[in-house]
Amino acid sequence: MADAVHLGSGKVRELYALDDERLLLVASDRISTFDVVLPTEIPDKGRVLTGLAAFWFARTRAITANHLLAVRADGRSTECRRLEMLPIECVVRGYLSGSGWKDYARTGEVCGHRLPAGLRESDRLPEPIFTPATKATSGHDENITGAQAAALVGAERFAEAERLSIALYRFAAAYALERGIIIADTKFEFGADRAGRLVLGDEALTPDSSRFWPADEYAPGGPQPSYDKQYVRDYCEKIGWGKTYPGPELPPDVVAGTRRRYVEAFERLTGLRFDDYLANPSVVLAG
Ligand code: Q0Z
Repeated sequence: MADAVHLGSGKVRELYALDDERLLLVASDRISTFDVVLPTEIPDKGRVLTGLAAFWFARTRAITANHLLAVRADGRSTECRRLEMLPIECVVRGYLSGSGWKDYARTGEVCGHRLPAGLRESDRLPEPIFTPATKATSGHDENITGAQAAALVGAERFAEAERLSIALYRFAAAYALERGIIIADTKFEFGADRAGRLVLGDEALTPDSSRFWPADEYAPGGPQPSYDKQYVRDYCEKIGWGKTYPGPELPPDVVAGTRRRYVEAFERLTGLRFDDYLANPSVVLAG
């Protein structure tokens, strides 16, 4: 890390340049809720997310190339190929939630996809849909139509990003459902390598880039509990926090319960003991 150059900070991650071709992505233990980063960290959250993303990168190589080069021994840092990132977020929705539900309730459509009438909040969609969004520099990403996304990245790039995103979502959602986790929706980011080929980048299929729901509590017709952040949300509602900066400190039981949920998601999805990951993060790349 001595000569890594800091390139930028996300809400809960840091990005460094290692050289012209390689980046270092570092996942912190920070947690955000209602778009505010809380002052209390969740121990090992960054390691869980890093391990999960690496696990999915290793298991989706037959679907798409990805940027992962190595997971470092700290379990929270990954060395990545530097890409030319596309200026769109590649969102796939298998269930009707969040801005997708809001847009559907208002217009009957999500990002230009006309959906059957009479769907309820959190209903499973007949087929997963690709709902691209712009990368807002401040505030919230904005849903756009396929035509708008194609105008931003080119028709051919758009078609390939859509095909790969849907294939990745179908694979991961089916896999997770067998292990008790619904991946309601997820966001991918693609970039181009030096040869111009599309490569999956950023983090993928983590609870920070997706909505994870506990399958055994699934009850469409309203919002679903979050697999990972529900204790945090419940606590924030209980104390009447106004959901603006600064966020509240979390008490130890909320921290412990939330850490347990992250570790549980890791262990269910990977089939590995989280302690084994901590001892040797490369275990997520095997098999
Ligand atoms: C990812 C981000 C973070 C702040 C740029 N392989 C790549 N090549 C080029 N750029 C990126 C990647 Cl992953 C890239 N971000 C998102 C991550 C902190 C912003 F940790 N920005």
